Amino acid sequence: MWSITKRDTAVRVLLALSFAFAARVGAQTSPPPNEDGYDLWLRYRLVPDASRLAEYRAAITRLVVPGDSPTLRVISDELATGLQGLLGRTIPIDESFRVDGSVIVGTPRSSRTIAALPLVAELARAGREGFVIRSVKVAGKRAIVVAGNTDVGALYGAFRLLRQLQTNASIAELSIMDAPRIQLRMLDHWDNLDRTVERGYAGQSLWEWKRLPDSLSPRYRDYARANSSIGINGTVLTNVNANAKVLSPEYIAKVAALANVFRPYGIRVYLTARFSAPIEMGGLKTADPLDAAVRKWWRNKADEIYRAIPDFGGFLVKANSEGQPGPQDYKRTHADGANMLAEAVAPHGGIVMWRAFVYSNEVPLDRTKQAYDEFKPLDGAFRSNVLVQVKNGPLDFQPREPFHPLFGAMPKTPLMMEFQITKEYLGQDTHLAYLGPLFEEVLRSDTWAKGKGSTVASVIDGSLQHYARTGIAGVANIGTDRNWTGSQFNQANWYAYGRLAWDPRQSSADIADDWIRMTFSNDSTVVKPVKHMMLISRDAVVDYMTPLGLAHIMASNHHYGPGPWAKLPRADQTPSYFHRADSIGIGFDRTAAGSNAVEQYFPPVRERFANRDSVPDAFLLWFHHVGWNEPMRSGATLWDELVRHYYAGVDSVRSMERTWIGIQGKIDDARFDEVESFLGIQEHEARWWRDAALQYFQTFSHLPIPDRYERPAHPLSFYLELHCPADRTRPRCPAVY
Ligand code: BDP
Repeated sequence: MWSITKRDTAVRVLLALSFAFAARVGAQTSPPPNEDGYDLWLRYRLVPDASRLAEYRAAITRLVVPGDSPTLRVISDELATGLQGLLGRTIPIDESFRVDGSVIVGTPRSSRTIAALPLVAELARAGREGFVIRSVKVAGKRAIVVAGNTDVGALYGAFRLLRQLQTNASIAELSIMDAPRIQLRMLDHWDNLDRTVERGYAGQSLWEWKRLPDSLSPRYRDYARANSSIGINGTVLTNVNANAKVLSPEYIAKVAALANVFRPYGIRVYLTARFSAPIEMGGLKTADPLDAAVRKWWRNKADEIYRAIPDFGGFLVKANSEGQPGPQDYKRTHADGANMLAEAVAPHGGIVMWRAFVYSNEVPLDRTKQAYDEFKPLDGAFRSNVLVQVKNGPLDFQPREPFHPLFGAMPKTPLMMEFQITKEYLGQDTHLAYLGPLFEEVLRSDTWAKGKGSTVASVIDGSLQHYARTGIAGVANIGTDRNWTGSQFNQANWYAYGRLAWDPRQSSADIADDWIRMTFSNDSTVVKPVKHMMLISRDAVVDYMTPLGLAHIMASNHHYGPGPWAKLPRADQTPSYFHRADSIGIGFDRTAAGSNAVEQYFPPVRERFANRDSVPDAFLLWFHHVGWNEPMRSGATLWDELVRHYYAGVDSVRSMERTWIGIQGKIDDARFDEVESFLGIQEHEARWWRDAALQYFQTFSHLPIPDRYERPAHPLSFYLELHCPADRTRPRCPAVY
């Protein structure tokens, strides 16, 4: 139990009572039945709006899914379950069109009706994974057709039709054509073979390695359904800090069993490849990528994997980064390493995703410059089945970073985006931070690689530099917790990632709207306030953790609470290396007078960041060392502005708490209570961040926190002495309460 101060308790109880009273008075009925979150956004509860329900019931009376294939079976199961739940009645599966209201699903090959409809042109545009949904007349009867060129395309269409009903949208005159803009839409698990999850905050790994391949958890199927419903088509099962054991025959059989479950849902499996596997597993003396025996070992290994898993996707590799082995151990380049693996999987149609997350503390350079310096010269040196996977920013998944300067800078090498869904640096399981706006901010950033409008999205979807292959990856936030993601709202980040991977030009606000409707309620008095909460949440976290372009000032090891004072053996992992606070000011000078990291951006982005007058406030201290008393755009000094942001972050959390209390009774109590208690944790920990960080920076600035602000709960010494539990997966710090 946490010890909450008396004052806090009193304030919170009063707040809760007043809002609960208001909510209860307003509520007509008792709250809906409790839910635990397992069903994610695929809850398929009865449509509550009577006129919509009548519309849906009239429009959908039969399900017609001709043909037989594992995916077509998945389609009819999903539609039968979904429609039964949403419409509150069984929809018979039929093959004829005697009555109005058939939903006809399939491809021109599986369905003669679909083949006969004039859909050719639209289907041509839909490509391999896209679909068309149309209200049509067949044999004089009204029908809805859901057509793809492949079974998987039709499956995506089926989920899209269900979403229409789940979000209370009309299905009267349906005319939807949609297709993914990115080919590889990956979910990367950082799961270890002992079922721990690196940076996982939602329990253990889903993969029950000891029971595989003989026993298959029903969760595998639900995992596949959820992913397929948002268009994810690839899963990397294992941690980038890889274990060679997963490449053993015993484990290949286990991986094959998972691949069999996922295949009907259009999801391929991929593995992380430990670069030194030929030594550790093959008994070779070297893992040198130019050594003939090493190359042969990988070719044989690939052949062996493909015998068990014919549609195996390929390898993801972290090499020469944070202690992982790699080609540089043999004085070879990243391209040498990637190409060796690419050559091994190429005959089978496989690919290699080679990570650009590299930095070394032996290089005295600004850490954020290293990936660019190392990879840009290799542009054009990679085989055609290699994609280079680049984190969204040049540091490491911080609450806010400018976009990675590699985007746009490697026109001859397909670059993939890597986002982190698991919120290692944004409050992990408990803090509510909707990442849609973070993803969107990066995707919409203009690199200027080919002039105005060269957005990051247009780089990774291949439209700017004509990449033949395109991809995006999200580091998963999923585990064995009943609600999958450790908190109800973390589900939204999995969801938003999938939707943006499908179409990186979508708006994160629209995606939040859909998610709330599918997850909680279509009631506008729920949708509107919850959406508002979600949309301010990421900025709230930035404000109370790392405002104005600060970064990497978290506690070491668990990365949860504040630790701007932390001392670490490696300079490039030490907070003071990043914040550079001193008696004059704070911030990392990355202009020409400093590390000159700005030069890695194309003009005019370079000039915009380099110039104090044009750099956005959000990135000020990322690019500049600014005097404590220097005036900001607002007219206030930097110190006052810093204080303002830290306090605003806490205020935003409080406003999120009030908003949430306002919807009490409109959603089920179980999920309501969980979110409410987590917001309580977030409010405490936002203050922990604010009070600890500001008082620490005060030791440099010697400036006061103006009187109008509430006083810090404890002196700095208290925070410096805090020892949070060592458990990396649940690093609560009870003492701060
Ligand atoms: C950092 C994580 C570390 C990962 C590393 C990576 O702290 O656990 O192994 O990224 O992406 O954010 O390789």
